[in-house]
Amino acid sequence: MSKNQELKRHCPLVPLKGILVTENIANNYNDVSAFCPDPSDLLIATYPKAGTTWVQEIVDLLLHSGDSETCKRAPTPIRMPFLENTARIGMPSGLDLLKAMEPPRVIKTHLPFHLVPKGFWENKCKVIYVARNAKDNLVSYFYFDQMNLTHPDPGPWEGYIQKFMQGQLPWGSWYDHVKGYWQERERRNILYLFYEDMKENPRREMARIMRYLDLSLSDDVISRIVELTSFKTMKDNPMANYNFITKPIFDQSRSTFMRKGEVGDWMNHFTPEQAAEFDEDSEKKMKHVNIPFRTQL
Ligand code: PPS
Repeated sequence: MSKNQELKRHCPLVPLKGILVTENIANNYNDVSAFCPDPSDLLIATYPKAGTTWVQEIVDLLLHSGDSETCKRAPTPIRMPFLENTARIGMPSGLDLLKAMEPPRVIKTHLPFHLVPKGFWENKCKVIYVARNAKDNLVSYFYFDQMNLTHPDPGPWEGYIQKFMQGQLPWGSWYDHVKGYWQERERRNILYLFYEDMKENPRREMARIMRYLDLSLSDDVISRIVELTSFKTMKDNPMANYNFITKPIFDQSRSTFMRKGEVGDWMNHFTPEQAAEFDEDSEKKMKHVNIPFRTQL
């Protein structure tokens, strides 16, 4: 990478109502919070790297009865805009994309529960939340931050674990994020999914999403969607693998967006001491909730 590109990576995080985000996300937040969805819009909310793209693809296919050609009409963030994302080279902002689309729309966000525009709750929009166990989520984020040149450089692994535990990564604390939606899931009718459950039994989780969306598809169609949304198929799908985002935004020579797609990859990264310290800290932060995370299958 040239020196110029290294310099462009200077993208400090700034506070936004209790979390840290990049400057452009913070500057855009007033407009985002004023966004008024249609009651028919669907929100897919996640902490970054929890399986957002996977669930987006599943939802798009469910909504189009497994029609893979229709679901190749455009890359993921054009089909299902990223609410708080600002305009980048060759890529309009999430809000601009949404303005040009007719409801019902499928919208992605990484905002924690307390920062989701109130209109989603006032209009009783459906919301799917996907959570992934902290250690795998952290590993995935570590690689993503190596290749996402719009995020601060992740630095060495050991220090990155500390940043994750202290909520110093873009979109703030993983712990607060997963707890925020968990605590509201019943009151707000949020479908709360786990990445690990989807890996274990994608068909079962797809059926849950289908019922939540009031759809009824045949077993054959569901089987086709299971195949179309396997890690391997999505990795090879140019409309789902983010290959269209290149430098100076993503440098996929450092790590690919569709990296490994596994449960338990954390075991290849954490030393036993790091895992013990992480688990002890995690237990304290999660002690008042009982979210059934699994770190291996
Ligand atoms: S982002 O940038 O926050 O929207 O990223 P997100 O899509 O949430 O997470 C990316 C991780 O999800 C993995 N992924 C999948 N896993 C299993 N099956 C399928 N189909 C799939 N699609 C994406 C992707 O590989 C990232 O995880 P890691 O562990 O880094 O491979």
